[in-house]
Amino acid sequence: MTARSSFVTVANRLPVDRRIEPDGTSSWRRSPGGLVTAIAPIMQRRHGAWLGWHGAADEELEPLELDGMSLVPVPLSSEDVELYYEGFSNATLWPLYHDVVAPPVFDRAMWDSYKALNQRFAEAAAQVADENAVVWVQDYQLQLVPAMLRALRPDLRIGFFLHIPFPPVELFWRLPWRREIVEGLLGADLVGFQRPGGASNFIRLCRRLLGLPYKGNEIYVDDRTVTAQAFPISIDFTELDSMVREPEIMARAKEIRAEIGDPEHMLLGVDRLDYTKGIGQRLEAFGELLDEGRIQPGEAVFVQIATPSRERVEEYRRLRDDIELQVGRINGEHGILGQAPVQYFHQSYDRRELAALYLAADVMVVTPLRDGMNLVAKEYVACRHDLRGALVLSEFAGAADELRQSYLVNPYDVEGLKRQMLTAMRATPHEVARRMRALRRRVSTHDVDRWASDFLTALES
Ligand code: ADQ
Repeated sequence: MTARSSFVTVANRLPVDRRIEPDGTSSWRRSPGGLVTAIAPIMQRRHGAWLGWHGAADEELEPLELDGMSLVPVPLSSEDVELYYEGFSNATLWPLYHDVVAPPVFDRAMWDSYKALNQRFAEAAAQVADENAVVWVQDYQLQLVPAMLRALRPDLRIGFFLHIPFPPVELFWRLPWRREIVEGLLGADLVGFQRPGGASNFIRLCRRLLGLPYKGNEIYVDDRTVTAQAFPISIDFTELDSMVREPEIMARAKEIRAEIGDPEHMLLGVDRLDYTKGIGQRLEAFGELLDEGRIQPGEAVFVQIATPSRERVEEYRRLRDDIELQVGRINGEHGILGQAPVQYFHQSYDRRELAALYLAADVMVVTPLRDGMNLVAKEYVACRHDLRGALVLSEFAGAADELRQSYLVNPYDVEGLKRQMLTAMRATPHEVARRMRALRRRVSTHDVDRWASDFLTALES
C-alpha cells in the first residue's frame, strides 16, 4: 500500500525510462521533458505521487521512489495497449482532435477499452489521493478520469489539462461517444487548454450538447462551477539557454555544420514522425525551390530529424514510407556526389545533441497542419542567445499565438511556404536579430514553471 499524497498527477505515462545496465540488470531513469521538470519541484514539496503506465505491456511493477516523487505504475496488458492506447487514443481521438487530417477510426471495442482503462486510472488515483488532495489529470488518453474520480472521491480538487487541440464543435460532433467525453471532462474543477480557442470550443460544446448555462469561462453543472481556460504550455528556458552557452555544445554546433558540408544555409526540422507535423509539406516546398533553381544544391541543406513514433499504427507506417520516398526523390534528383540536400534521420537524440542542432541551424522550419502547442519552436528560440536563427512557424501551431515575430506560414500553401523559407534564409542579420530578441523575451518570461504555477493557482483558488 502506497502512502497517500496531497498532490497527485495522473498521466498515461510515468516520467521514467528503463535503463538496462551492462550487467543486464535494469533501473529507472527520469525521462527528459518539460512536464516532469515543471511538476517535479511541486511534487517534491508536497510528497506528490505520479500515476501512469511505465511503458511495457503485461508487466506489473511495485511503486517506486524517484527524485522525491512516488511513482505508482498502472499496468496495461497488450490488449489494453492495442485498444485503449494505439486504438481509441491514437487512432480515434488524435486524428479527430487534429482537424481530421487523417480519418479517425470509430470502433466500439476500442471505446470499451478506453472506458475501462480510464476507470482503472481513476480507481488508482482514488486510492493514492489524501483527503482533499489536488489531482492533476493530463491529456486526451484520460478524459473520462475527472468524472470517474469525482464519483469515487467528491472531496478532491480535480484539474485536467489537454495537451492537444480541442476541436471545433462540428468536428467533435462526429464522435459517437461525444456526450460521455464531455461529461468526463466536466468532472474537473478546472479544464485547461493550450489556446483560448480550445476553451471556447469546449464551452460552446457544453451549451450545444448538454444545454449547460455558462458565463465567460465558467460553466455551471448542477451545483458546481467548472472553469475552462487557456494555459499555454512552455519549456525550461533556463536549462536550454545555459546548455547552449557551454563550449562543448558550441563546438558541436560548428562540427555539425562542417559535417553537412558547411552550406550557406542550414534548415532544420525536428518532429515526432507524425502526420500532423507537416513534414511532407515542408519537404515538398524545399524540393520545389531546388527544382526551380531558386536555391542551388550545396547552398542549402535541410536536416530533418524524425523521432520514431507509434510505429504499430498503420497510418504511421504509411507516413514513414511516404516521407522516405520523398527524401529519396529529392536527393536522387538534386544530390551531388558526397552531398545530399536533405539529410534525414529516423532517430531519437539526447537533449545535448538536439541543442547543438538548434544552435547550428539558420532556419528552423516548424510546419504542423495542427499542433496543440509545439515545444520544438520554443526550444529553438531558447537556444538562440546569439540572436541568429530564423523561425518559420505554422499558423496552426498553438505556439503561433505567442511567437508572432516568427515567419508565419500556412503549411497548406506550398507557394507561401517557399516564399517564407526563402525570406527567412535571405533576411539581414539585423532583421533576424530583431525578431529573435522579441521571441526570446516572450519565451523567457513564459516558461514551463509559469505554466504549472498559473494552472495550479487557478485550480486551488
Ligand atoms: P508532441 O506532439 O510530441 O507533444 P512537441 O511539443 O513538439 O510535440 O514536443 C516534442 C518534444 O520531443 C520536444 O521537446 C522535442 O525536443 C522532443 N523531440 C522531438 N524529436 C526528437 C528527437 N529526434 N530526439 C529527441 N527528442 C526529440 C504534444 C502536443 C504538442 C504539445 C506538447 C506539450 O502534440 O502540441 O506542445 O504535447 O504539451
